[in-house]
Amino acid sequence: MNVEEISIKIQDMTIRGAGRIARYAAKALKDYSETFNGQSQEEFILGLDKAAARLISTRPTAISLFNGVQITIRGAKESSDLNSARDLVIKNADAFCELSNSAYDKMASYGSNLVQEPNMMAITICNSTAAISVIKAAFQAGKITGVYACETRPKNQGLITIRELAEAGVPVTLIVDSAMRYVMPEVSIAFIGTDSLESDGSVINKIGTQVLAATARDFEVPVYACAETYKFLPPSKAGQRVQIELRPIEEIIAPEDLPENVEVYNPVFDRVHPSLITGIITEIGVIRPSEVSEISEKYLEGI
Ligand code: RUB
Repeated sequence: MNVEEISIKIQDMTIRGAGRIARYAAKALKDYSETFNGQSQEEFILGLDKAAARLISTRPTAISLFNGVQITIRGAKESSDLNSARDLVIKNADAFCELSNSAYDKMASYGSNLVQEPNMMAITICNSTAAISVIKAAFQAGKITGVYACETRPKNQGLITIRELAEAGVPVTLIVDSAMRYVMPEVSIAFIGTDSLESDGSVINKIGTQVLAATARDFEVPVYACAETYKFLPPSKAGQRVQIELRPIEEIIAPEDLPENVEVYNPVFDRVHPSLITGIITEIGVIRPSEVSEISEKYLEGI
């Protein structure tokens, strides 16, 4: 698929999830480099910048997309000639996808070691490949007995989660989002995905994550965010807040069913205060929210 085809699929959420959209953006830039048939490096860079901007514009909240694109195009402008620029983008894209895919096993191992007492119920929201990797590993290690999966209105990504967990043999119970407080007394640990990690350790993830984290705090349930280092806000954006994506009202109600004089508001991501986050499971280990800036400087240098 080319840049435009992948952009459309990210925008309409056929391709979704912070890790996956970043990998597809890298693949789109690889395709651009492989199929470029112009003659000059200037022309290549111009098109590359345009492709990068198009991909980044598709979804505003997941910083993984921005970082994945920057990591892929890094150094192309400074390359000595057209061929080395093209080769570099292809190499960067492959290396980024490899890093992203290999992060899951590492996070799974760090995350499953966090569970101290066996026979615990976990809870999750939305559909996070990172959180699911940790949950699967924790179950296989006999650390958790099952999972509550929130349905995740309005797009019901929880339905993807229950299918993936069931296929892996993990006992999973689907609940509507508003049942999370009702079941929380039975829960011992929460694993959530991450779209972006802001410099102060705030976790940006699917709408409803804030309710989940605040409810977990009330029941003294630890909350672990699963976030590969490329989901951290990079040094060039340190201290900034990511934009929370607003999506069409059709995701909530058919416009013809909407009574007159009624507004619909559809913010699709939440910002979870760092005080509600027990730890962040990354591919380099489990860190505290207060360590986010330091890790970002180290792993996203120059971005
Ligand atoms: C998906 C979502 C996921 C994170 C992390 O939102 O909030 O929890 O993206 O996912 P959407 P992963 O469905 O709107 O893309 O761990 O797969 O990167």
